[in-house]
Amino acid sequence: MDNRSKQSMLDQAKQWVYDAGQLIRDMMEGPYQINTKKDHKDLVTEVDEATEQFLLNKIKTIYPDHQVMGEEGVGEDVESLEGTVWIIDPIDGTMNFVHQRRFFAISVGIYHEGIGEIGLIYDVMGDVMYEAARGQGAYKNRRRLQPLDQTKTLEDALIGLNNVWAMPNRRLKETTIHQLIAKAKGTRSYGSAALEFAFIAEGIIDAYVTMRLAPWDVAAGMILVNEVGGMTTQIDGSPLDLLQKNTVICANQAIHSELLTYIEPK
Ligand code: 2AM
Ligand code: CA
Ligand code: CA
Ligand code: CA
Repeated sequence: MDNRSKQSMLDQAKQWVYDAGQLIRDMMEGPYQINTKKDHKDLVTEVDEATEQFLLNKIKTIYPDHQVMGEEGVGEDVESLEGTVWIIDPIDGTMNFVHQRRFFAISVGIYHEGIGEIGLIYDVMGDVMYEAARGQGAYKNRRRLQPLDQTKTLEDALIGLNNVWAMPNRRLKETTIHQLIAKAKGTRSYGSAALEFAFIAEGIIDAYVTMRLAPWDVAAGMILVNEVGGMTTQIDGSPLDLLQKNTVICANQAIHSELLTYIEPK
């Protein structure tokens, strides 16, 4: 993808994301339908679906040959990353959206032949746009984000962890998580994977460890973090597979290698 078409796609996508943010803020004023998916913790609302549909329509009007993968399934079933693929989460942090009316984001990652080219994460109520284009740095509301401090270690790190780690699980030894929490400077839990990636890029948290994230939870965030020198892998250090769910660790290089030693699969 040449730089001119990448820049125009970024400008276009960003305008659509801002417009989608306005749609969400407008729909929040009225009543909206809330449904559950897998269980009572897994929410979806009319607003999630309308926002995904809005973005899909915009993309398909201008880029009819691009594929669109989205959480709520209004796009097509994407089975390969060939060509250009938009990976979107219309509301990341639906639980926050419903219960807190803030702390949720729109996440859009654009991949070309499997390579992450553009990442946008928009904190809708804070009106903060995080953006990155591969090789061109990451920005928060047009201010360039600084490269991560690669010497910072776990002892000095705030780690994003979600509370599922407090429960027994099939994948990881709990004791290793306990040791990790004891070693780190502190933990935080924000309820939006996309924002946790953005916060790593911004340098306000230092790592994120999370189970079974879908492609739309990570697609934009990985690009953003990459632009400031951070690493995102599966817990065994292997690259993520954007056609599946992944258990993910993300941090600067020093903390990333420490995390690999702490987090042991069962
Ligand atoms: P979502 O709000 O788009 O569903 C919550 O800790 C974070 O995990 C959010 O980014 C949320 O995305 C994501 N998540 C992924 N799978 C989930 C699930 N089954 N239930 C709730 N949150 C999930
Ligand atoms: Ca969801
Ligand atoms: Ca999500
Ligand atoms: Ca979502």
